[in-house]
Amino acid sequence: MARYAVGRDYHAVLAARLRVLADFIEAEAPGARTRLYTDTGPVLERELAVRAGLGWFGKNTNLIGPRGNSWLLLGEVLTDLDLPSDDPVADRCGTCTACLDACPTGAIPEPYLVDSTRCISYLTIEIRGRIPSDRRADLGDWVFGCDICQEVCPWNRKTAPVEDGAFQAGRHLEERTLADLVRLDERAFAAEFSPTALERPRRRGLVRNALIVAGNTQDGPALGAAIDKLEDDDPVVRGAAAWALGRRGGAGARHALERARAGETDTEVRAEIETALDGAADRPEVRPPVAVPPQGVKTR
Ligand code: B12
Ligand code: SF4
Ligand code: SF4
Repeated sequence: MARYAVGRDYHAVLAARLRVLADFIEAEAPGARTRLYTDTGPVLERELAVRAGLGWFGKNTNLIGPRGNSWLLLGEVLTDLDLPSDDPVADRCGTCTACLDACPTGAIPEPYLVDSTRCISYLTIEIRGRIPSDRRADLGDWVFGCDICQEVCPWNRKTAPVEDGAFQAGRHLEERTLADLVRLDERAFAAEFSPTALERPRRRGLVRNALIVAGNTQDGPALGAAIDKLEDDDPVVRGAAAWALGRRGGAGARHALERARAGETDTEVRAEIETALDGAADRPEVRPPVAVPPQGVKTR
């Protein structure tokens, strides 16, 4: 999980705090107009932040901010007050290319440029339907978002853990395994994942991602749970379950896929099942390791 998703949804947290700032501005300067944004409108937040002197635009395209690291989220109060800005902060990336070198999908083809279609963050959070089959392996073990190009940044090395209560890991992640995420139904998702950033891809997207990660990591319990997901109400989830079982291979997976094929009416899911059956035929069954203790969902 990307770090920003472990606590409460930052959109709600920052909006409430921006409101306090806007009220202060309006009280100090009667008649001033204000408008709040935090990833909530067509505002180029990083560019405004650079122009406001809050930091520099790193080669991974994240703003490296006032305390010299990029583990931050942006929110802004737009106002028609004439205010002075801070001095600009110089770009301190220098000759470093750690983020470009570490991106596992080549999504930073050149400094200061991210190709969203290759970025794990985009694939796991923004795509609403099926993730293209040739991109699924790219997810690796990321179920939601990706932090790799920030983890490797030397400016982030000495960052202290955040103390703000709103951003501590919430109940939705404690002791949760990949199999738990695969098993989520609509009711459990609504009860446990609101209000967190994980709501954005909806249950469909989160379970789809968990299934793909199960296929990538060969997580035995999660692949076991994938069999039931062949009967999920959502075709995107059924298709991802088929893909994961195709990666598992073996007689059990083949049997489940053949049974699902017989009852499947959605053409795209049927195609996923056919492809998965072809893949499963070539693979011996992957057995889960013996006595795996629950690992919990982790951020790294
Ligand atoms: C679309 C989007 C994405 C897309 C595309 C990201 C990208 N790098 O382009 C995807 C889904 C991939 C994504 C991923 C992530 N995102 Co995002 N994303 C956005 C969003 C909604 C819009 C950004 C955008 O594309 N705007 C449109 C384009 C045209 O603008 P732009 O790329 O910013 O470019 C303008 C300026 O930056 C400037 N510019 C461009 N190049 C350069 C170079 C220099 C030197 C300078 C000075 C200026 C400059 O000119 C451009 C035109 O004016 C913003 C919120 C917002 N409203 O700004 C969050 C936002 C950028 N994301 C954020 C975060 C946290 C992430 C992730 C880290 C989440 C995660 N852990 O998975 C990843 C990081 C991936 C990465 N390496 O960028 C934060 C960034 C915080 C920070 N420290 O910078 C933001 C600001 C949300 C927020 N409110 O905090 N994201
Ligand atoms: S968030 Fe991950 S996939 Fe996206 S550019 Fe950074 S390292 Fe690459
Ligand atoms: S890893 Fe290096 S190049 Fe990338 S943003 Fe950090 S300092 Fe800049």
